[in-house]
Amino acid sequence: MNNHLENPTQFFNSLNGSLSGGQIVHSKTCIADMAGYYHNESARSSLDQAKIVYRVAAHFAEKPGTTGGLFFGISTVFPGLVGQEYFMTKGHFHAIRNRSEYYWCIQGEGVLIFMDEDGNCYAEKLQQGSLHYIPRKVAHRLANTGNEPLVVGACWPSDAGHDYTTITQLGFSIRLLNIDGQPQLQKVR
Ligand code: PAN
Ligand code: ZN
Repeated sequence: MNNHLENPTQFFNSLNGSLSGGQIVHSKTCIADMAGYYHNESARSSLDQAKIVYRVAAHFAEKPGTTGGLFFGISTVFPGLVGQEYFMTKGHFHAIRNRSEYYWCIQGEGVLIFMDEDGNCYAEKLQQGSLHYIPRKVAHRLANTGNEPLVVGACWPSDAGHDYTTITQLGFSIRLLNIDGQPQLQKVR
């Protein structure tokens, strides 16, 4: 037996959601990467293409695709609008549909939009401390409805993968718009 106590190598700041240490992978998605995701494409193309819509920091302790492992990530969606539509993530189904996920809100205000495989959508408000279960076979997207960054934690199976193609082809059947300063869901089909 090795009776030496190892020091932690990764840290999660539960107040602001920041992840640090080894094995943390950072990615960012800019306005330019969001072509085809917003309702108003001409509004999207007229914005600063380098502007960051969201960032993800993730701890991948397993090789992606490994069955039985978990991934842990923190998504930060910045405040903003594309036309009337709030800054949001692309949204995805898991490539292996039979994989679920937890989200929890660390900071900010927003909405989590869900869509099942038949195109039925529903949405839950995100507020500091709220916990959200994303069932298997359900696509999920975050939108920031506030004036500060929306910070959301996530934990998902390491073999889940991401299917963005179905979303680029079909889109979500509801959109979250800012109507007279208030978030409102609008059915698009
Ligand atoms: C999250 C998302 C993250 C970014 O970690 O991947 O919020 O959103 P998109 O992947 O839709 O761009 C997750 O749901 N992982 O499975
Ligand atoms: Zn997911």
